[in-house]
Amino acid sequence: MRTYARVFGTLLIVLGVTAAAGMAVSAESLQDVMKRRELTQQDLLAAAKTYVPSGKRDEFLGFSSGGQSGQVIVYGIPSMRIVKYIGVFTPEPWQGYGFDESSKVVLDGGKVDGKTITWGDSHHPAISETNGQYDGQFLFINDKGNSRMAVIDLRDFETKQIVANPIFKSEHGGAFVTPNTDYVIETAQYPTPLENKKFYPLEQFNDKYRGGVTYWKFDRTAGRIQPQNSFTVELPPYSQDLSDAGKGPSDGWSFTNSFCTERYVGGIEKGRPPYEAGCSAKDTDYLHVINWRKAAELVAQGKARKINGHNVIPLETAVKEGILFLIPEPKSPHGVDVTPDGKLIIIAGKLDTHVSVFSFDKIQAAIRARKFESRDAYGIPVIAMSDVMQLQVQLGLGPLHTQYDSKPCIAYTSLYVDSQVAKWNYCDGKVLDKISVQYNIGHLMTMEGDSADPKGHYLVALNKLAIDRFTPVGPLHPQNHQLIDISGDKMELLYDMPLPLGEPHYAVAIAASKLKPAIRYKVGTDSRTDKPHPGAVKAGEEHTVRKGARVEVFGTLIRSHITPETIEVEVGDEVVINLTSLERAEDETHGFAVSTYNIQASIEPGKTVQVKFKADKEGVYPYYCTEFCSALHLEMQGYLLVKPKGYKAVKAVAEVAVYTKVDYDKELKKIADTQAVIDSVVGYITSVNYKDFPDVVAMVDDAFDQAGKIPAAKAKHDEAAKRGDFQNATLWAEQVWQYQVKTADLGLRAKTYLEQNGAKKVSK
Ligand code: RUQ
Ligand code: CUA
Repeated sequence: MRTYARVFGTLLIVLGVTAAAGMAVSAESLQDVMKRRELTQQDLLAAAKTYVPSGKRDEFLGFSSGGQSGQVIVYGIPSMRIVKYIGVFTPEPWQGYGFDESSKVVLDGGKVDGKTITWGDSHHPAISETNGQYDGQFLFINDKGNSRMAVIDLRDFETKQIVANPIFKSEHGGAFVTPNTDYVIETAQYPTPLENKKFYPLEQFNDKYRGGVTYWKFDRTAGRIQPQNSFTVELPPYSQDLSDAGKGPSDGWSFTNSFCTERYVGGIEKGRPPYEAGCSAKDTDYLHVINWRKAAELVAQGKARKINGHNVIPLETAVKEGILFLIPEPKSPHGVDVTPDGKLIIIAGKLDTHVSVFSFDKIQAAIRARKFESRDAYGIPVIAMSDVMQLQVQLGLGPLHTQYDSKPCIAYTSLYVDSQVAKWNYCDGKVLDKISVQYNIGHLMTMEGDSADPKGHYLVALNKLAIDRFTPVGPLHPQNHQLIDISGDKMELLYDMPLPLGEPHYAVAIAASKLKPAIRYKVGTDSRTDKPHPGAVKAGEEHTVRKGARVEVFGTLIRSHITPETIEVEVGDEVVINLTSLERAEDETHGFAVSTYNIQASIEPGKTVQVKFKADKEGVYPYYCTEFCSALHLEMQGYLLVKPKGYKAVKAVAEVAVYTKVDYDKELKKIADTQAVIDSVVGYITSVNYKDFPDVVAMVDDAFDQAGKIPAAKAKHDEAAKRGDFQNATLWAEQVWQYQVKTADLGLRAKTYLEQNGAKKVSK
């Protein structure tokens, strides 16, 4: 009991609450919960460090690759709560990605040799940088399996572009950005002939197979990669691996590891020793050191040749012009990570227990002195490892990747075989701490930990195996991202997060304060091109155009109806539906789905989308909104009527009146009561400084939009009542009430927002 009391007291201090307040809120005491759930003091401390209370937000946002799903997973740190999946290389129905026409164009950019690829091995995300610091504008990610690169705009977290590498068949080292995001780097992995359509037998591996590094030119203003201004430096058929861009003093250079410099070709089925033996026979592989700035100049001088329409600097040119060097590095290296100050390069070899620290200054001195120990089989000068080695530190088994701390000289390296993270000092070579992780860590990430200005605080271990960590879900386990506190001298494990979407291979994390994503689009925007959508219309201008066998709808969406509510076509017609969301309120997204025709779009506030299909089967197909957007969301519906050719309408059956004057009078009473609510809400909003809150201004705009529709509907019910048509009078009065409800709903949301955000009284 005394132990519990002590632990309880400590926790209250940790949580910063008083005992009285703590006990007042819950019938079950903290001690009770600890006992019942068998929690230790350590557990409670970890919980307190990661728990983000309802309504509060995370300090950092992590972007993890979604592995084979081809997506990106976004989660908060330290809560480790997933906040978004971004569709990148594969369709993502919720976001309508791959269903509306503009997003199909983005996905089509990723066609390889005209083939549609429906998966992606999304691998290494990278955040755009300005002066080596994360700027929060763009995210890049590569697809290892099909050699593609994607651009995601962090203003709306949407994928804007996919480019397929015209000469590589697989790639691994990428995406890595140069310090001002002039280029996004991608390196080949398995060597292949660069001319896509040519066959060369494996016997010609040394002569005809090649690797390389592609530098994708990024146009920050347009937010797009410019393939025509991009280029590749051709490299020998060594399996190029991870890369990093220099920064600070090493800006203008990039570094790329390799394995299998043996250029071994396996063939176990022919009795040859397998790849794994032949590719790890030598004691060293090569670090490629490339002067990319000079390479870009060579391209500008016309010294590149075109392969598949893409600029390639041939090996001989790279050697002759002195932009390419090799340095031996210990056996089967993997990660290559430039230190935040840009002076050192840390290399971790999978089959070596050491990390090697190379000095950029020493590399430059050797190049200047033309001090090379040899040339490789392709004539590339080789700098001696001993000439550039600053330090070698024994860390443990299977070192892979290194990330940096905000504290000077502090690095963290993942140890795959040992299932550990090592904390060490790269200035004096001291190993400072080790922590076990569960299990078999690949990458690790610290906050902004590969930038020139790492932020410390947390480290996430991206473990390949979870084994026994989570409730079993069959033979295919989730992966385990473990959150580690690195703020003190000793690393402390805080949290295990299962990630069940592909192999979430690498992640990057940025201070959440650097991101300023939009809440709404300017009405009528095509989000994938960032331009006004040609299919957009304003409220009241909805219409349908028929041209031959093509029926094009220009419609709108607003709570709680889709305009139009019926779409009539003939079998065989091409149906094009443009939909604009007239919403401005935060988080008011509508969906649009049509049964049977594989249509599902997401239309966020202000967005316009176009969906297209051939109505090749006659029949009746409901369409509806797929987001639970309002109390009358289920009524946000309509019918696509696909009529047989030459169909003649049957004589309409007269509608039977069901409503009487009694119903109409009830409606009028309801309208008057609701108006009183609206008046009081409006009274409150206009009594405070609501104009200082842009989100409220948007809600008020939307509310006035809804209220603005009332007079026309009122005129209709007045007029019908005058005629004694209480059927239509009642229905139009009900519609007036619907507009009122939406006005009131928005008004109440605005009022709550203002109350919670400290609005101040203004004198009228
Ligand atoms: S590389 S697990 Cu595929 Cu990112 Cu090292
Ligand atoms: Cu709009 Cu449901």
